[in-house]
Amino acid sequence: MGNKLDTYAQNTWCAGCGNFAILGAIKAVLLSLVEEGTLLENIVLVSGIGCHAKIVDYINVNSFYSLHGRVVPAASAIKISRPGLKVIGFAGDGDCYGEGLEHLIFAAKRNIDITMIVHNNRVYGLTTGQYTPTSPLNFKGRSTPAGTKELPINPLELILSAGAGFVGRGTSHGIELLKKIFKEAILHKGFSLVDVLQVCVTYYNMYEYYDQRVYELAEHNPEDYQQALGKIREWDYNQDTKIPLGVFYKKQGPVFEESFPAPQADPVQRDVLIKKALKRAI
Ligand SMILES: Cc1ncc(C[n+]2csc(CCOP(=O)(O)OP(=O)(O)O)c2C)c(N)n1
Ligand code: SF4
Ligand SMILES: [Mg+2]
Repeated sequence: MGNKLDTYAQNTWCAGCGNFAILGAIKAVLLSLVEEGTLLENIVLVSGIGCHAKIVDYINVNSFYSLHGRVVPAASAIKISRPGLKVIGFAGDGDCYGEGLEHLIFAAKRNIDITMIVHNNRVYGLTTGQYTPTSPLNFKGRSTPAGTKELPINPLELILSAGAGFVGRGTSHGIELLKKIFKEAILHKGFSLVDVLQVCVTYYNMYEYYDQRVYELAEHNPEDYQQALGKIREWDYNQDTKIPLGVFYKKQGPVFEESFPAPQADPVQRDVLIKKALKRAI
C-alpha cells in the first residue's frame, strides 16, 4: 500500500539491505507527525553520499543532497537560518564518523536542534566494502584483505562526551524500536543522534551476529549521565558482548539557534549573528 510519502524513484538498494527498515520507520514517523499537526513543508531531510543517502530520493519531502561528510553542516545551516523547520539528517558511518566527524562533534557541542540518523553498516557500502571507523579489528574488506589493524571508535561515547542531549541506538532488524527512537529523537529539543546498526547484506552481513546479542534497555534512567555512559560502554563496537539498544541519554539544555534574537526583534542584527554562526558551523 502506497502513501503520500512515496516517490517514483526506482529503489536501487540490494534486496535485504537494512536501509529498507530505516526507510519504513522514518516514513511511519513522518506520517504520524503530520497527523499530529506538523506541516510536511516544515520538515527538511538532508543526506550525504553513500547507499544511505539515497533515502531522500525515496521520501516525498523537501530534501537536500549534500556532500560526503557534510550532512551536519548543511543541516545546521538550514536550522540556523530557518529555526521553524524540523531538520533530519541521514548519514553513513563513513560519512559522519569518518570524513565529517568534526562537524558531528561541534553540532553536539553547540546543541543545534537537528536529528542525525546514522546508517551504521560499519563499512563503505557504495564504494564496495572498505573499512570505516566502526569496523571491528581484523575486518576483512576490499581495502584490508588481511584485516584491519586498528580498533573501532565507539561513536556514542564520543558524541555523549561532546555534549549531545540525546543519544540512542537501534538496529535494522527492529523496526518498531526504530520508530520509537526516531520519534523521540525528532521531538527532542536540541541535538539528537540515533546510531542504527544497519546491516549491509552485500559487504558485511551482521544480521545473525546482532540478533544473538542485542537487547532493549530496561530500568534505565536516560537522564543519568553516568548510567548512560556505562550502558554505552557495555559494547565497544568490537568485543563479542551483549549490545544494548534504546535511548541511552536524554537531557534538555540551551539550544544554539535560540540564542539569536527573533526575526521581528531586529532583523539586521539577527542576520549579522546568523552569518557569523554559519561561518563557524561550516
Ligand atoms: C568528499 C568525498 N570523499 C569521498 C567520496 C567517495 N565516497 C563516496 S560514498 C563513500 C563511502 C560511503 O560510505 P558510508 O558513508 O558508510 O555510506 P554507505 O554507502 O555505507 O551507506 C565514499 C568514500 C566522495 N564521494 N566525496
Ligand atoms: S551495498 Fe550494502 S548498504 Fe549498499 S544497498 Fe547493498 S546491502 Fe545496502
Ligand atoms: Mg557505511
